[in-house]
Amino acid sequence: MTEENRTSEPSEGPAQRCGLIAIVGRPNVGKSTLLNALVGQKVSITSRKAQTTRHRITGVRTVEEAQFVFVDTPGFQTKHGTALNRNLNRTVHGALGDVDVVLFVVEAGKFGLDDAKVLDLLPKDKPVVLVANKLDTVHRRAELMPWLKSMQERRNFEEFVPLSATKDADALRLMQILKPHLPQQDWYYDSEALTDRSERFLASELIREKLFRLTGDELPYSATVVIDRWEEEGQLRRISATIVVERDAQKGMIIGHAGERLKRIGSEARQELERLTESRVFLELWVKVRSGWADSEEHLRSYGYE
Ligand SMILES: Nc1nc2c(ncn2[C@@H]2O[C@H](COP(=O)(O)OP(=O)(O)OP(=O)(O)O)[C@@H](O)[C@H]2O)c(=O)[nH]1
Ligand SMILES: [Mg+2]
Repeated sequence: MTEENRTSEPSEGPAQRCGLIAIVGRPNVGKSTLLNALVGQKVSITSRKAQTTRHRITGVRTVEEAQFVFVDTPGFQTKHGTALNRNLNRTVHGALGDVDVVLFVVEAGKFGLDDAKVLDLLPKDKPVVLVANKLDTVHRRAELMPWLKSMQERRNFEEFVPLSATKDADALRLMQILKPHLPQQDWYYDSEALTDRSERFLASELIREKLFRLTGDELPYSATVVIDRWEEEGQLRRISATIVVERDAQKGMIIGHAGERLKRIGSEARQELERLTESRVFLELWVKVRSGWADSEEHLRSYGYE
């Protein structure tokens, strides 16, 4: 090796930073919306219904020398002691184990018993950033000052960030605040990585999102989606999926009058899947009744709940 070559090696470049950042909070505060804004692409589904997220979902964003590895979690459950809820809470606990920073998400100006239970759960020895989300819904910002003061008495938060997860600029600002908290170490993922989840998983989640969004409050949150078939033929994906519900009445509701609602769920999911996979998609959807699945550890495992 010549002298010239040696000096041009990039060993003197800026050290890489990489860290795990868990996003936790009670259901429906906007954790998944925030994750998507932070990653810059939809990797976690969202809906106005509580208990939308069921799994730990990793979203990755690499900016210059810093890699942010965000972990979205299910909203922490304080009610109903079903097997599904116990599983969701285990997922939250698991995500808190080896993180570098915790984003504790609440709705700006609000703090209830459900939020307090999550706060109690957070590790005492990790930096916690308080994210006051849905700032756009607070009309009198001045009222946030006494609220913030009361929040600082609950825990010595590392930072306080009021924002709207629906605004990309707010997500970028949050990343600047988080960056110094990332340890200097090698990246965990490629610089282009967005998530650790497969296309197949994202597909089942997108179908569940359309189901949640296109049915009313009568649909119990326990409905789930299983991918039965996944075939790739060149630029075409053939996907078959089953929506599993607990009762016959729920099945009827999802199918709708003359099958209209199921058709709409399928068509909206297909369009988003085509964008996601950059290919054509044939999507076949079925609805099946399996009573008590949400309270059976065995069914939960067969449906992919670790
Ligand atoms: N106005 C407003 N709505 C928001 C904001 N962020 C999220 N939302 C809405 O809040 C609802 C819940 O958002 P999600 O991101 O699904 O909430 P989550 O905390 O992930 O919910 P779970 O997964 O059920 O725990 C959705 O209807 C979002 O559109 C925000 O900054 N402003
Ligand atoms: Mg969520």
